[in-house]
Order: sequence, then C-alpha cells, then structure tokens
Amino acid sequence: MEIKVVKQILEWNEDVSREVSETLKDHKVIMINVMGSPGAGRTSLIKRIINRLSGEYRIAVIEGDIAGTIDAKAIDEMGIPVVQLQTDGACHIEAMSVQNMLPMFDLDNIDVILVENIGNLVCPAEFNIGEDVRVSILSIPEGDDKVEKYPLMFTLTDAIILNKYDMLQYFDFDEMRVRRNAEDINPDAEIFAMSAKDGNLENDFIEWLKERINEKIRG
Ligand SMILES: Nc1nc2c(ncn2[C@@H]2O[C@H](COP(=O)(O)OP(=O)(O)OP(=O)(O)O)[C@@H](O)[C@H]2O)c(=O)[nH]1
Ligand SMILES: [Mg+2]
Ligand SMILES: [Zn+2]
Repeated sequence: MEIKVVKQILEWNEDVSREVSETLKDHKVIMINVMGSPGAGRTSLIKRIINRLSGEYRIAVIEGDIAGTIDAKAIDEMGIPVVQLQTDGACHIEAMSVQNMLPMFDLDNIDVILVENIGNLVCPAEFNIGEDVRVSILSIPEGDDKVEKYPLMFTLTDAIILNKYDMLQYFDFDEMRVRRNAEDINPDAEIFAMSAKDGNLENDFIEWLKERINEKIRG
C-alpha cells in the first residue's frame, strides 16, 4: 500500500501538545512515545507490542524518520494503520506534526497510537508531543554510561527498556550501574530488560503497558 507521508513543520510546542492531549482524551486514545538512539530497537519494540497486543487493542503507528519510509512499510505489512512523518533533518518530533497527523487516523476506532520518535538520545526528550506514556530504550551495545551522559532521556520517561539483553554476554555492560543511575535521577521509572527482536523477557513490560492502556481507554 502507498505509505502516507507528512512533512514536519517546526513550530513551538506547549499549547499544541496540550491540544493533542485533549483530542486523544476525547477519543479515549492513548499515545505512547518510543524514544532511543538510532538502531536501539524502537521499531522492533513497536512490532513486538503489535504482536502481543493487536488482538486486544486497536493499534495505529506514527513513524518518525528524517527521511524515507522503511519503518512505516514494515508496520504497514503487519496490517496496522501507519503514517510516516519525515522531519527533513530535524532530530525530534514536535507536537504540531502529531496534531497535523491525527486527522489521518480514524480515532474513534483506535485505542493506542505508538509513536516511533527520531533516533536520538538528546532532544526528543525535550519535546512533549501530547503523549500519555514515554518509553526510552537503551540497548546493551550502546554502553552502561548512557544514563549518566544523556540524563534527560532517562529522567523524563515512564519506562526504560534495556534492549538487546541477549547481547549482554558480549559487552562490558554493568547492568547494576545503569539501574543505580536511573534510580538516582528517576526513581519512578520502571526498568525492563528485554530482547525486543525475539520477544524474550517481554511479559513484565507488556503487563505494565496494558495497565497504562486500560487506565486511559477504559478509565
Ligand atoms: N540481538 C538483538 N538485536 C536486536 C534486538 N532488537 C533489535 N535488534 C536489531 O537491531 C537493529 C535495529 O533495530 P530496529 O528495531 O530497527 O531499531 P530502531 O531503533 O528502530 O532503528 P532506526 O529506526 O533505524 O534508528 C536491527 O537489526 C534489529 O534486528 C534485540 O533485542 N536483540
Ligand atoms: Mg526504527
Ligand atoms: Zn531535535
């Protein structure tokens, strides 16, 4: 199927994110903002969530990328409604773009919108896009110092996924260091070790996510 593409217009944010949030509330849709470095496993996590939860909830996806439609095509092939946002170089998604994209979805027949933010450990965290839940991925090969070096991404988030956990044995990665650092800056965040690609260790995260979803769409 032809992938719908939207170009990002940069415009300042705060009121717009509130409007997005109101629209989602009116339609009882929960939006989940998935953030992390390039290649950390955002698309893999989104596909995993779809595999696990599309029988229970009506899921749609916003794919953010600087260019191209690779990730959106992968989601489209799963039969999930998806719109590709192309930021033309910008390194994060802004609320204005989400607001422009919402009319492209049938919000009355959607429960969950998963947003794949731009691959970047820095500024996506600075921009509220009207989301209900933030998930920040740190994959094992990136190193165990990333919470200290990129604190905002792991401070302003609800869940930290230690992805590619199957790679732990190949890297000098001190999991306790990461957990301690995360606890220091964000004691409320849940931390889940996982292999998103193959679906190992995902159950706790899926249960946690279902609680958030149910609170919003049934509450
Ligand atoms: N070993 C291992 N590989 C993984 C895991 N999750 C993702 N990968 C691989 O890591 C690479 C990047 O995964 P993606 O899901 O495309 O990551 P992304 O964050 O969406 O990447 P971009 O959108 O390209 O920035 C792919 O080759 C995946 O197969 C995992 O849990 N374990
Ligand atoms: Mg991706
Ligand atoms: Zn940016």
